[in-house]
Formats: sequence, structure tokens, C-alpha cells
Amino acid sequence: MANPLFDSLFGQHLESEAVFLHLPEDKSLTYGDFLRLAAQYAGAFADMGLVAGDRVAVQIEKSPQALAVYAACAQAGLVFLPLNTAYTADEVTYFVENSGAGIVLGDDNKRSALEPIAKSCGARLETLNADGSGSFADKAAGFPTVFDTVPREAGDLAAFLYTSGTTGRSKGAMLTQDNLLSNAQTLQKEWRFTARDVLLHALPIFHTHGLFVASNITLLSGSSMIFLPKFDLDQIIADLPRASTMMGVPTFYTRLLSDARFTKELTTHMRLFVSGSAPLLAETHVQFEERTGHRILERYGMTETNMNTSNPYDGERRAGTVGFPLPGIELKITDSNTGEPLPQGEIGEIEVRGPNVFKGYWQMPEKTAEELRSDGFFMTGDLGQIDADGYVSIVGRNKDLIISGGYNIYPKEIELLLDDQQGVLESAVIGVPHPDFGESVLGVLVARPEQELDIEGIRQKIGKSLARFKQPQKLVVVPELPRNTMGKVQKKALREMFSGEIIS
Ligand code: MCA
Ligand code: AMP
Repeated sequence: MANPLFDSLFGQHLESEAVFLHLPEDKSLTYGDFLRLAAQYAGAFADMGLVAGDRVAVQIEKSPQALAVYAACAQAGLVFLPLNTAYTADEVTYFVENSGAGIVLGDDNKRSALEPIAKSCGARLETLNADGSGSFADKAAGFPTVFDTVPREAGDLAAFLYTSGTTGRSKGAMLTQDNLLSNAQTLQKEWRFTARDVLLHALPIFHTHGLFVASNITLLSGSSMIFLPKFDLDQIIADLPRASTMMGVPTFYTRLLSDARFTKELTTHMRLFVSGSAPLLAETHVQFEERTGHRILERYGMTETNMNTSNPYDGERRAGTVGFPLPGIELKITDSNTGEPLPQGEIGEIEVRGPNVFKGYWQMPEKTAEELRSDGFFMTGDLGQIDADGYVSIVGRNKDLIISGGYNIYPKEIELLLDDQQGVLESAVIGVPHPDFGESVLGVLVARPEQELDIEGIRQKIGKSLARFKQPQKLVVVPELPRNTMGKVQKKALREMFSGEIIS
């Protein structure tokens, strides 16, 4: 094939007038219309001088147009780089600079913030708003609704997704066409998606879950999505009768269970509920079955690998586990220190290998080598265990990470900022239980001798640089941080110390 990703996901629908997206206010968009728009976008990109392999940084609200940019990138051979709309100008600057993006696409209301970023990084700035307007839309409107697909190979780059790390600096995970396509093909088969499916889509489309898992499976199967701008409980309940499947983070399911309108009758017709991105409590799994009769299918993945494991479609979906390695993907549990495989049943680091595993971190060969072994196994940083029946459970993390409402937050990034604030000697950031988000962020500060900390002032200062969802929900001051004999801060001890500190 000339361009495996585009041809398999999009190219097969060029002439289709079947509905692809069901939109608010009873509107809809057919595959054909969606792809004609994407072709115009691809034409505009090519006219701007972007060539195969160039990066396109995109920070725009969820909309059919935002998804069409993804399709356009695939067709023009460009590398799609979606960014969380909550990121601040400081955060975006890093991504644009690091990726060397040739163009930044943003909302008009962010133009003044994005202009200096684009300028300093030597990138072009164009706007595209959720209603489809903007300077990019205006340019694209003048281009033909067909575009000569740029040839690409399976190993060529299709997307960059930035993921933070223990050093506090984000790394661009380079995903190839085959990483995305092979995973979508496997999941479509495993989860039995057909053209008849209607997926209730309320996830953001700047992360793996909403973008690749949900959208790629839909495209591959030629089915449709009820494409909601965001998770809204009333809207989900109103739309469930029209859907056959839904994908969400655990917060989606706990919120649904908290509403009396979410009944068995409302879900009887549903074929499948999928959960991932964060641990689904066994208790939620059980409650969901009691309420609806459906067993949520939990799966496990990462930005660097797409999906690794899944509970079975047929057969027992076991609460508290993430199921079996997907076909074609090898998974082993190893000793974190030696890298040697551990006997079945023991807890160790999860390592995975397969066509799903990314190519490495953009321009970070040392980081890549630290996590991606030369034999192709990727060290996930997750601690797992395989039971006697082969079900994988995630029992902890080897990496310092907080997952709040499905968003990953790396404490180091916040600690570096806190340490820079006036009067702060040192800091530690931990996750504490949160009834809605699973975990939320608590900042623990130690003041310099004889100094009073201005907590509100600190909060405001870091708020300028950090996306809202990463900002500590609470800042507490302690005389000193617990340390082990090597001088390392004991986060476990801190988590125990503040375990009662439930922030809601
Ligand atoms: C919003 N806020 C949050 C979060 N979301 N705070 C902490 N954690 C969050 N996840 C804050 C906002 O900044 C705002 O703060 C306030 O909550 C209300 O914002 P709003 O947008 O109305 O919130 P919401 O609509 O209730 O959003 C919660 C949500 C959303 C629906 C759970 O965060 C969400 O859609 N999460 C899904 C994330 C996701 O797709 N993850 C997949 C990553 P204030 O009021 O103070 O201004 S991909 C992945 O992990 C791997 C590969 C995988 O396996 O899938
Ligand atoms: P990210 O790199 O942002 O895509 O986040 C990936 C991380 O999310 C994994 O390394 C896990 O720690 C976590 N994760 C994803 N799915 C699950 C799941 N079903 N259960 C527990 N943790 C999960």
C-alpha cells in the first residue's frame, strides 16, 4: 500500500456517504464530507511547504475539524502532534521547540499567547476554531476536495505524543504508522467492532485513548461515533440509547454510577463498555455489573505502546485485572534491577514487545535506551503480576506518577517549580485519594529557615506555568521531608502520612 495508515483508516471511506460523526444539535457528518475537508487541509499544508515527516503541533478544542487535521496529516505524510488544550503557554513552548514543529494550529482565542511561541520557535501560526472557522480554515477552503495521498511506509512516523518523565521534562514518543495501525486492527477484532457500532465518544482527542483507541477502531470498522465535546453526565445519559459501545476512564463510570438515572434499562441494548488509562477499582466493576448487568472490559496501555492487554470479549472479564496480552504482543514480568524474568505469580516490572511499541523518544537517544531494550522490550515502569490463569494485574508503579481523572501528572515537573518559589527549601508532590478523579495532587513544602511561606502567592505563581489539572489541589507545610538512609525522600511514608487527606 502507498500509505498504510491513511489507506486503511481513511482511504477506504473516500466515497462513503455513511455517517461518521453524530454531532450535537442533531447534526452529523458523513465519511465523504469529513474526508473532503481533510483533503482540503492536506492541500493547505502542502501549499505551506510542509513535507513528509514535518511536525504539525495542534492545540485546538475537540471538534470534527480537529479530527480532520489528524486525517490530513496522515494523507500528507505529516507527523500529527496533538496537545492538551489545558496546557499553558510555557508548556506549549517546550513542545513546539522540542519537536521543531513547522506549524502551530491553535484557537483564535489563544492567538496572542501562541504568536510569540510560534515566532520564537520559527513555526508558522494558523488558527482553527471548534466551529470550523479560523485562518487555516479560510486558506484550506480554496483547495480541492481531493488530495494525492503522499506515499509512506509502515515504519514512517505518524504521530508524536508527549509524555512526561521522572526528570520532569516531557519526551516526544515517536509513533509509527504500523504502531497505530497494528493496534487498531487487533483491537477491532478483539472487541468485535463492525460498521453497525455507534461509539459514545466523550474523551479528549489529544491522547491515545480518545484519539487512537476510540477513533482508529471506528475508522477501521467504518462505524460511527456520537462525538461529544467533553464528558457531560446529562448528555451521556441522553445519548446512551443511541449508542452501542462506550469507552472511558474510570471517572466516567463512577460518575455514571452516582446518578440514579443510570439504570439497567438505559444500558440493556449496549454491547460493550471499555475502561482504561487508570485503575478501575474492583468495587466499581462489581457495582457496575450489579446496576446494569454489564461487565466493564478493562484494558491497559501507554502512550508509548498503545494497548498492551485486554480482558476478553468472550470469557471472564476479571475485576481488578487488565486481562491478557493482546495477540502479537509479548508481555513479561521482570526483576527491575536485573531485568531477568520472574516466576509466574511474582510481582515485577511489566515489559512489552510487539508491533505496538514506539520507535523511541524524539532526539533523546539516552532516554530511549533507558526504557527500550535493544531486544525490543519496553520497560513500562508499571509493576504487575500474572495469575495462574494468565490474567495480568497492575499492582503498583516503579515510576513516580499520579493519574488524576485519566490524566498523567509527573510529580517531578511540579516539584521543580515549587522548589524555585520564594522561601521554599524543598518540596515533594504526591497523589492522595480523590473520590472523583481517583487520585489528586498534594504538594508538601519545607520552608527555608526563618521563612514564612506565602501559599497563595506560590499557588498563583505556579498556576502561570502549569496546566490547571496538574496544579496541587492543596499545599501543606512540614518541618522536614521523611528520608531514607541514602537521603532519598520517602514518598511512601508521605502518602501514608497524608492518606486521610482526601481532597474533594
Ligand atoms: C478537569 N480538571 C481536572 C481533571 N479534569 N483536575 C484534575 N484531574 C483531571 N483529570 C479540573 C479542571 O482544570 C477544572 O478546574 C475542573 O476540574 C473542572 O473542569 P472540567 O473540564 O469541567 O472537568 P470535567 O469535565 O469534569 O473533566 C473531568 C474528566 C476529564 C471528564 C475526568 O478530565 C477527562 O475527560 N479525562 C480523561 C483523560 C483521558 O482521556 N486520558 C487518557 C490518556 P478548575 O475548576 O479549578 O478550573 S491516554 C492514556 O492514559 C493511556 C494510553 C491509556 O491507557 O488510555
Ligand atoms: P500514558 O503514558 O499517559 O498513556 O499513561 C500510561 C499509564 O497509565 C500506564 O503506564 C499505567 O500506569 C496507567 N494505566 C493505563 N491503563 C491502566 C489500567 N487499566 N489500569 C491501571 N493503570 C493503567
